[in-house]
Amino acid sequence: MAIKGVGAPDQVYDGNGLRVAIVHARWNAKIIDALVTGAVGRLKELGVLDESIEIISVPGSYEIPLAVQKTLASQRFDVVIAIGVLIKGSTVHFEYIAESVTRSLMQIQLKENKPVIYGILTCLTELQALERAGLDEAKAMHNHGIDWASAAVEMGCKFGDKATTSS
Ligand code: RBF
Repeated sequence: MAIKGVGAPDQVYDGNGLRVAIVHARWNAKIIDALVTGAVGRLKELGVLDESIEIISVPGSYEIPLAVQKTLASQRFDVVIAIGVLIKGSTVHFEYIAESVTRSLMQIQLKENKPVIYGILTCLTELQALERAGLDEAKAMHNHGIDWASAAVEMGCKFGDKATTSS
C-alpha cells in the first residue's frame, strides 16, 4: 500500500446529479490537458453526467481565483476543481503567484461555503509536473487529476448544497 497520497474514501460516492466546474489555466498546456482529461474521466466514472461538467479556461494560474469565485457565485455548480501548473523559473514570480492563488482559493471556498478542490501543482521542475500528470514515461506516475475528481465528488456529496450522502 502506498504511504503517500490520499487513502481510500469512507464510502463510494455517487456523482449523479452533482454539477462540477473545472476552472483551469492554459500555462503549461500539455500538462494541464492531461490533468483535465484525468479529472473528467474520473468524474464520469463516478457518475457525474457529461452535461453537468463545465470546463472554463483562463490564461494563467493568477486568473484562477476570480474565475472560481464568479463560477461559484453563479449558483450553477456544487463544486469547482481549480487546475493550474506553476513551474519555478529564475525569478520570484512563482512564489508570489503560488502563495496568492493558494490563499485566495481557500478564502473563496470558505466565503462561498462550497468546496473548491485544490489542483494547483507548484513544481520546482517541468519533470516534476509531467510526473504528477502521469506523463513521465520513465516513472509512469499517477495522474493527480484523477484524485482531484474523486475529492470533488466526495466533497460535493458530503458538503454541497444537495448533500446526497448515502450509506
Ligand atoms: N501561469 C501559470 O499558470 N504557470 C506558470 O508557471 C506561470 N509562470 C509565469 C511566469 C512569469 C514570469 C509571469 C509573468 C507569468 C507567469 N504565469 C504563469 C502567468 C500568470 O499566472 C498570469 O496569467 C499572468 O501574469 C497574467 O496575469
